[in-house]
Amino acid sequence: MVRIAVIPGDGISHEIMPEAVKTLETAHELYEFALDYETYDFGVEHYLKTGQVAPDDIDDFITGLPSTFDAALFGAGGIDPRVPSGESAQVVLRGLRRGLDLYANVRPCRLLNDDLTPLKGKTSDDIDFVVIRENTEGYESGTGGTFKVGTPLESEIRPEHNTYAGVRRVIEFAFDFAEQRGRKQVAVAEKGLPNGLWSRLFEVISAQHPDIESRHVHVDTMAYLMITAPELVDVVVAENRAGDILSDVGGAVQGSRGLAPAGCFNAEKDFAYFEPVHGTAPDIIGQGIANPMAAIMAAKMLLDYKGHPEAANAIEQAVRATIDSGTVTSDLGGSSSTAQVGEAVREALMKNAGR
Ligand code: GGG
Repeated sequence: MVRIAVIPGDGISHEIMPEAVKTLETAHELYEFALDYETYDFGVEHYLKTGQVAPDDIDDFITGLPSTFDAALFGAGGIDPRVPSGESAQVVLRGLRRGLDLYANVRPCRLLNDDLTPLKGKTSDDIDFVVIRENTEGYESGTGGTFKVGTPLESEIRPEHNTYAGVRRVIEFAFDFAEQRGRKQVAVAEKGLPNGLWSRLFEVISAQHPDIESRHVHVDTMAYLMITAPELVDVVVAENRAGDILSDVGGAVQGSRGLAPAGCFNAEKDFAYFEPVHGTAPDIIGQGIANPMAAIMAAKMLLDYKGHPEAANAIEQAVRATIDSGTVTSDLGGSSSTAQVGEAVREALMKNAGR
């Protein structure tokens, strides 16, 4: 049984998430795993009904999710002109990440079709890396603050606040991930103090994994490498802000952020949540042209996590076949709508299963 809390959130979520959920339903019919899900309207819908992005007990609701569900599927939270700026991101998105302590945000970057990358001469053999972004600390630690707001002396401090235990566990997660997936190299991408927490702990933990090549790369150099020599990039572990930026570079070299999924994990917990890497895309809300593939690939990651690799692989093959057929949204150079792409993925899924 796969029990999922579906939380669309804001912006284009309400266009892409139905396609991800319908794809899960089709996979459930074809591959015969039990599926149960419940949709929660936190974010823009809740705000328009009640004036709040979520009910007062949202924190308890989030911490209680693992007692009812195996996983959550989230859309996006952030800028949406219908909601006060950033409220859902703070309450729902950070609630999921920090409230459940899902500290490792795993963002695979694989080229699904050689024609999609803007990188000259690079193929799917070259573009296959994973960014593991620290998900609960850094600039999202909530520490820091403001001073003399509204005066000419207004100031703001938003530190990159990292803890020893927090850095240690995400680096350990990256090495374990590399070992379990047969990956060869883990690089830490940061630009902290020369003997700071990230570089010191990376050295200690890499020494415990002699079979995995380890590299310390400045974050700017990592961004450069992802574009000029992605074949040298394998598993990248990074602090929160750097990981967010690098995974968008990953989205770009894949052809679009609209293809990039993510899963958020805690190695000690039997619950994870999955989402597209992209945000709310305020410039195209309501137009029906957002690419649903990242959300569909997030659903695919969820099925992998829950031990349904056959269904998960079938979804990926269906996404690839849909791209090959040219039924793609404008971010990939096509003119299909969100719903048409979702429908094409489901048709490919059925065709591949002989239906
Ligand atoms: N699906 C990931 C997502 O919603 N990203 C948007 C984001 O990072 N929002 C945070 C913010 O706006 O502060």
